[in-house]
Amino acid sequence: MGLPGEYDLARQHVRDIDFHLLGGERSAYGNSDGKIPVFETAIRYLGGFLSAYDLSGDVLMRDRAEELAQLLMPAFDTPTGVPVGRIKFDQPSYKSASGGVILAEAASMLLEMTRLWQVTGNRTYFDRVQRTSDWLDRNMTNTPERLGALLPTSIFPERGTMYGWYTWGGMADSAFEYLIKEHQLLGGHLEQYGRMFGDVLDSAHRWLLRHVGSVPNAPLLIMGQSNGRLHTPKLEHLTCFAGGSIGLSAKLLPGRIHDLVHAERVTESCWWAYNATATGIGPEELTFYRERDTDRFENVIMPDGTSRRGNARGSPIIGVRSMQADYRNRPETIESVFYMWRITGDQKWQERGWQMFSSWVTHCMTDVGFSSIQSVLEVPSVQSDSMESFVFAETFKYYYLLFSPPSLISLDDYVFTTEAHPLLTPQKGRWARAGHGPKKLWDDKAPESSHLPPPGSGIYSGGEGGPVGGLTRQQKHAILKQWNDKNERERERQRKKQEALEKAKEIANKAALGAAHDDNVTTSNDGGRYDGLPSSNNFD
Ligand code: DMJ
Repeated sequence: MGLPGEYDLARQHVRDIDFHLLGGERSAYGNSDGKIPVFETAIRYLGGFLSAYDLSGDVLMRDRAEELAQLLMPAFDTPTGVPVGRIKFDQPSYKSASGGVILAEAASMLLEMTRLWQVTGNRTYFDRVQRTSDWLDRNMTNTPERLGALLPTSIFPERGTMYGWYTWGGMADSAFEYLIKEHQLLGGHLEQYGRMFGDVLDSAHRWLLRHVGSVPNAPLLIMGQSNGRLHTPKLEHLTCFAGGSIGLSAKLLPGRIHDLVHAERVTESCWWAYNATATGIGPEELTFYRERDTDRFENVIMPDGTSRRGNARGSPIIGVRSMQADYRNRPETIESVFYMWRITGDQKWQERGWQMFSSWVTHCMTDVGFSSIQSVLEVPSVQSDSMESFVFAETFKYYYLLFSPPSLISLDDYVFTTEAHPLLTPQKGRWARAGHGPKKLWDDKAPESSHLPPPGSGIYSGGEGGPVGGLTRQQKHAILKQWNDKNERERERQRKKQEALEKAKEIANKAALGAAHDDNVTTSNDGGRYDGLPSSNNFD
């Protein structure tokens, strides 16, 4: 976008991040147990650093990526090699977080760790994720209780067992997305990833992809979900990345070009969900009536007492059984629209994207960012004062690239991580050299000082290394201490509140028992008051 000043500003921040402080008492998720979500940290931070390195050649980004990866590695030390979902940076052992892990969390560090190997030469990073992939590959068995190569949503890394439902949506999504993208990042050198993706896609065709015939004049094709026995025609916004990944595989894998038509239809169905609401924005999820559902039509009782089939049900759209109507600025639909445009070159995808963008700006834009909205069915929209980091990483990026020349971050040169961070793919049979993409985006030969805001500009220039100011390590620790003290006071307040509640319950129980006893034995004459029972029930 030609914003080198902004890059330099962000660079100061990257230089100054203290990962151990991020792993302190307060995580981004508001937990106070000090555990880091391994997958979120990898796709957002690690992927972000590596992509910045690939685009710029700025070694600071590579070094910070490697430092962070070292902290995440203990998560993989389980007996199966499948990582745990959360770890403590200050207790480097997967045992600090045993238990289940979500499939998407376990399987979606593949691209980040592979690219880290390619740019550092340290094969350990790749070996860790490859071990996970091998375990998953062995578990893609067509046993009677499984749906072909589809994997259920949860894993116990220590026991090596899996359970849950089958979906391409939340909890599974990027595990499947990464198979085809790893194929691309490895330049097809391992047959394994193309084969795994092909098998998963074939199984999805059989068990998850369904035509929806209950919406008049809208022949939809959706990636639903199954509990192993029953298919639910649910369209999650989170599954809408599927069109892009299927389209990519149609282009990359031999003999799969026929999938492109499915990719287009799946994407079109997600776009339909935008086009069908009052705001022009797609909801978080919607579930359709099946054509064969007996309650799909109203039941009209006739004057003679007989009944006949009435109008088709659906609210607010005929054929839709239920809807979770909020919108969280998610990127998946525009992501697939972007892939369809780049793959087919058909301008209708840009037109649809523009329509989506206009609706997004109209209903979600605020003076300070883009807010989630409570219902895509309500105009004017009710905003929720919340904006996730993927809005910058993904949603804006896909919209921007949809209207940029296709040579900008070409899909021939880059593969996008699940957080839309572009990584360079192999060129001429060799791993790509960071900073050597087709376009020069940053001057890595310029002296370090040229990347700092000019002294006296008043712009934050970063931590102790910066010439203007910023926070020193001591100051950061002081802030963390304040946070921890505040958390401690809050915990103490909660503990006291709980104690009071329990005490009150105990007293009330005793009183009830006493009353029962009095009813049976003698008559109480104290007006219903018992010793020790507070006169008010406000224990807050
Ligand atoms: C993103 O953080 C990633 O794409 C993730 O894989 C799932 N979806 C969210 C945004 O909706």
